[in-house]
Amino acid sequence: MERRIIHVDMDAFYAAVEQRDNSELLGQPVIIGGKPQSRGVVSTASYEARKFGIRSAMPLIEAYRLCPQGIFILPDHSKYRRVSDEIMQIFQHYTPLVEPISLDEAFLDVSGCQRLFGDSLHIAQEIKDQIKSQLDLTASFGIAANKFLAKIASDLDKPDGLVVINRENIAEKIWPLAVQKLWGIGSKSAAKLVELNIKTIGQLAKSNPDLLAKTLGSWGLEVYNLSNGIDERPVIPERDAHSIGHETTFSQDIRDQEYLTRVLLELAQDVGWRLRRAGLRGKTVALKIRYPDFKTITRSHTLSAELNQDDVIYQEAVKLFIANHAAQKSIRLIGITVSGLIREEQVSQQFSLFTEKEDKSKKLYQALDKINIKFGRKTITRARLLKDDETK
Ligand code: TTP
Ligand code: MG
Repeated sequence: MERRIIHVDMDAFYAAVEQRDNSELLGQPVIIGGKPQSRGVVSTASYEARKFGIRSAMPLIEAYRLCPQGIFILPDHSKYRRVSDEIMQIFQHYTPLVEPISLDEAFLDVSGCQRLFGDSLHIAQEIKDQIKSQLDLTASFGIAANKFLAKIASDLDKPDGLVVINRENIAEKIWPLAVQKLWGIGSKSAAKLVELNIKTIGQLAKSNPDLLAKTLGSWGLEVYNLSNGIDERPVIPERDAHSIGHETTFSQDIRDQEYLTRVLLELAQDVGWRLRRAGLRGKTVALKIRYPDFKTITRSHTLSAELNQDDVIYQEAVKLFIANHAAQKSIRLIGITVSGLIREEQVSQQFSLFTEKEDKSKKLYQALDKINIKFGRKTITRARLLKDDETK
C-alpha cells in the first residue's frame, strides 16, 4: 500500500498568533523580532508585511527601512510553544505517527488511519478546520506518498493552502521548481548543481546519476532520487527519535557573543521543551557551529546522567561554545542537539539512582511546563529573558 504523508506548516506562525490575540494588529504589517533600532533579525512577518519585501532572518534595521509604518513586536516564545502544543495535540488525535520539525511544522503518517477517519485529503481538511475553529489560525497542507513531496506541496499554495502531489503531477508541480527548494539544499550545494548546469528539480531528475555521484558523492544520488519523487524516510514520532536538536541559520553572519549566547538559550529551551514533551532525557549535548566559509564543527560532551532541563542543556552548550569557538570569528549557523536518549520511565525505574536534588528539579520543570502550557510566558520565564519583557 502506498504511504500517505501529510506535511502541515502554520502560516506566518508567530505573527498570526499575535494578530489573533490583538485585533488591532489584524490586517497590519506585523514584524516579529524586536525594536527596529535593535541589532536583531526578523523572526517572521505577517503576510501584509511581506508585501514590503520583509522576510525571516532579515536585519530589523533593514525591515524598518522597507516598512517604517510596520508594527514591530518582541517574540513571546513560550506563548508560541504553548500554541504549538495545542496544534500537535490536534494531530495526535488522528495518528500517533507525528514528527514535529519545528514549533509550527510536522509530518503526519496517516496511512494506517484512513479506515477510521476517511482518506488523507479528508483528514487534512478536517485538521485544517479544527486548527481554524479551535485555535483561530491557518495552516498550509501538503499531501503525498512521502515526506519530500508532502513538504514541497505544503509550500506551493501558502497561506491557507492544501495541495496534493501524486505520481501524475510531479512533472507539472515539482519539476519547474528551483533546486534550492530541495529540502536541505543551501546556496553552496545549489551552486555545485548550477556548475553542472542543473537549476531546476526537473533538470536534476533527468540528469545522469553516475555523474552526480561522481561529483557530489552519496548526496548526489540522494537528491537525484528526491527529484524523481523517491523518498523512503519514515515519519518518526519524537518518542522514538535518537536525538532531538534545533539550529538557526543567520541571514547575516553574527559575531556578537552576547547575541549568540541568547540564541543558545532559546535553542536550549526549545530542545528541553521537546525532550520533556516527548518524555525523553539525553546524556550527550552537542553544539554545532557553521562558519561563513561553510566549515562546520560539532563538539559534544557526555554527562554522567541523562537530562532534559533547559538550564543544564544551556550551560553545557555555552561551555562547548567557549571552549571551541574563537570569539573574533563570525558564525553562520548555530545549533544544539541532545542525544543518547532514554525514556523518562527508564530513569524512574532506576529510582535509587535519583538524588533528591534531581527529583526536585524534575518536579520544578513539570510545574513550569504546566504553567507555561496554561498561561504562557508572562507568568514564569527564565531570568535572562525577563530583560526582553522589561523592554516591551
Ligand atoms: P516558518 O514556517 O518558516 O515561517 P512562518 O510560519 O512565519 O511563515 P510561512 O510558513 O507562512 O511562510 O517558521 C515558523 C516560525 O519560526 C516563524 O513564525 C518564526 C520562526 N522563525 C524564526 O524565528 N526565524 C527564522 O529565520 C524562521 C525562518 C522562522
Ligand atoms: Mg510556517
